[in-house]
Amino acid sequence: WYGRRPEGPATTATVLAQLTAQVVASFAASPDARLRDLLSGLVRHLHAFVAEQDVTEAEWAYAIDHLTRTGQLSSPTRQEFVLLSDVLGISSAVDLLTNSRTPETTPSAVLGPFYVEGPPEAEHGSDISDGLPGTPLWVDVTIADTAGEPLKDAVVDVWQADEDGFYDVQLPDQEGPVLRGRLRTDDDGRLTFWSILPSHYPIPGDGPVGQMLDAVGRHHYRAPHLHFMISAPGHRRLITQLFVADGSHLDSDTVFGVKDPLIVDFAPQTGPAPAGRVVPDGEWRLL
Ligand code: MBD
Ligand code: FE
Repeated sequence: WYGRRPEGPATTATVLAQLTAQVVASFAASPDARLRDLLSGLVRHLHAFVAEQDVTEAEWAYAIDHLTRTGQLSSPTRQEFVLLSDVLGISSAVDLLTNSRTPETTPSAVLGPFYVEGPPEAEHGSDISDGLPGTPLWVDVTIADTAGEPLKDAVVDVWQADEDGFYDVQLPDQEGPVLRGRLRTDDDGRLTFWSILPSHYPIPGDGPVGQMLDAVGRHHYRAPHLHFMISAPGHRRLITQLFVADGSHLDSDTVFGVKDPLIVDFAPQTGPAPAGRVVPDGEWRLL
């Protein structure tokens, strides 16, 4: 069928339009209407894309190889496909479409590739950094519902990178989880723990995603951030991040993850630290 001589002069554009229509029609009888729509839209846009850019066979073979290498590098601890989606802004676009239509006090942010299911339970006031080097950080936050009422017994997972910008799963010598934890809010919706100040950090750059960023002259850095996943019965789950107000790359985050209301002060403090903590150099930060 495709390639059948159309009436009138068979330009590339008319044959391509016919091809696109035939592929879209091939999904028409799908018992899953949503799947039919998703595949039809994908095919229409990809056909339009290869036509617009006049993509060559060599270029398409390269694209397939790039995606193959992206898949080959993907594992539970190295999610190269998530990274690809993130650096192309697709994760942020889907976040926007999913989460910006309901009222929120604190906006959502992308999940990223480093969340690990079932983080270790952490007590209020404990140190999730296990004494790793860094500027001591005292986190004191209150979780509220959309009406502003403090929410008790909310389950809050937190995770972050170390002083050099590495998550525990990236550290070859790290045994077990560190810089992650699961806490529950108290009766006042409050949550306190010690950690270290997050630093800006290059996303894993030794794979196809890093190669792509290099090829277009883009840097690899994320603005310093702390991840939160907040769940409570009867409430929508909130996945978000908080960014260090004076941190670098806030305006050029390589995964387009920064939203203004998520930039907060991590205020320098001196003097006695909370929870009986002895801070050796006397300087610490308060979130
Ligand atoms: C990260 O640490 C991250 O949070 C995101 C969203 C993408 C890559 C690395
Ligand atoms: Fe992160």
